[in-house]
Amino acid sequence: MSRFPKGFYWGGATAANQCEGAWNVDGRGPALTDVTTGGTVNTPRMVTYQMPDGSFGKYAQWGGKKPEGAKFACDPNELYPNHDGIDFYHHYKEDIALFAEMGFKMYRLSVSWSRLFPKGIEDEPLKEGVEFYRNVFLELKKYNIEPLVTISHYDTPLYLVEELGDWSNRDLIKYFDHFTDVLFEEYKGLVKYWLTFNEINCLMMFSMFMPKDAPGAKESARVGLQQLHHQFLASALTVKKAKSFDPNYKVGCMLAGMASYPLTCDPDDVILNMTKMQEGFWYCGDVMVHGEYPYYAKRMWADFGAEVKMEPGDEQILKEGKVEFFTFSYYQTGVTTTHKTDEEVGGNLSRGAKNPYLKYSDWGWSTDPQGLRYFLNEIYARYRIPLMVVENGLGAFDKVEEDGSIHDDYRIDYLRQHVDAMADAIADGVDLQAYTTWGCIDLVSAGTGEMRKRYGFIYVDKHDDGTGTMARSRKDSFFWYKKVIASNGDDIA
Ligand code: BGP
Repeated sequence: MSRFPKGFYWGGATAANQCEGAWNVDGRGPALTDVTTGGTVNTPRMVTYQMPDGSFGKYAQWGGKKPEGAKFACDPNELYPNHDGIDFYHHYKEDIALFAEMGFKMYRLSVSWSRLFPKGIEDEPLKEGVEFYRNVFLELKKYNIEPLVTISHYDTPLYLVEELGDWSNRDLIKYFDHFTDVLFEEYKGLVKYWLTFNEINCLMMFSMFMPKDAPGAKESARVGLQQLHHQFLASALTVKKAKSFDPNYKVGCMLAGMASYPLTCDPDDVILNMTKMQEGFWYCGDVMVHGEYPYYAKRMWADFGAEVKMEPGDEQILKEGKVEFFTFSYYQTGVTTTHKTDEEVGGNLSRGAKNPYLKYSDWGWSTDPQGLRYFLNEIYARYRIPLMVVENGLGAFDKVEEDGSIHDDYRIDYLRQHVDAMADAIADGVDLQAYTTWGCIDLVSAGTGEMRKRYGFIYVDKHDDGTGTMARSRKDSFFWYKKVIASNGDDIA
């Protein structure tokens, strides 16, 4: 008896803005990622702008803001890693052939909104954009690889962000609705699985990392909660209409799987951890799966001093747009405490206390495979709909040997433990249907903008200084994953 069900979707995942490149090709409009520089584990990515007098300035990606009168712009003296990505736009055939060689059953990718609608507000989509994704889907079909399409993955058209106020503006629902109409119409029969927003709970992520009394924390929560309300509506409307386009369409949600543990058994730690998990994770899942705001929402809003503006009919939309399956990313777990600790985790996207039982990566992310089994159980107990792990992996430095080989046993080791954890969760009774590892081909890191933080089975010769031939090559993990897939998860040696 295999540990994984027949038809389990093994595969990999990427996002348009991190791999496509071709940022201004064929009419594509910019996204915020196109005015964001590279960073490192200790130095933030910077967002650049131009002042009316022509001078350039920049602010840190998280927490910063551009000055009055400034416009987002590319500074000729800066490097923008997302501009070229790994040029998937021109390499997709080669890349998909490599995915097929590994035996992928599923490939999670995102569509770039501004490749279809450069500003996000146009009536008609760009033909080139529509055709590009059609060709990608056709290529996948050729190899029997099921696409899992993220509709919005961190790349709202810059125009919507800068001129219309981003998701704080309720009008974005209307533009998103039009965008998804076009997707649903164009890709009938080519796509079955859709996800509305990548890591939608990231809008509440600060609350996982920041104490409520940190400067700006409550204000950022208030903005995030309102933006979330608009995204929940946009997502629910997408779910609601999907089957009228194609009865085979299934729409799911996607959350950042930031599970956290209380550091001690002090009840204060346990309660703090409970509220953090509600604010940072369950809140979004509860709305999208149950179709209504959870029982603790009012307390949460009051804690942040937030007033979420709603219109008559909104509750009904949420009710009618419950997702059919639940997906999440899983890299690590965090730790919460009310006590002073000496050991803090410093890495990007992983602040908080250190877990003494876990090892940490070069980017400060913990490795916690058992946490995945635990979390899969927690999520399934709450929602009882099919689950997919749609991001997981180890961002690490890779060394290319003289003969071109790459011995990434650390990556194999990380993934192997997580495959085991999923098998255990399935044995527990969890309905898990897919596993798409993150960055199955090396790509630009979302958090740091680095290339050297690599996740792939496929190495891409592209470097942080912008150099590289973009040549693709197979790492040891490539052959390992191929074996895992061929044996449906039984042979992980
Ligand atoms: C998730 C994002 C991805 C991805 C991944 C790894 O949060 O959905 O876009 O990049 O994290 O993070 P990073 O690239 O910062 O290593």
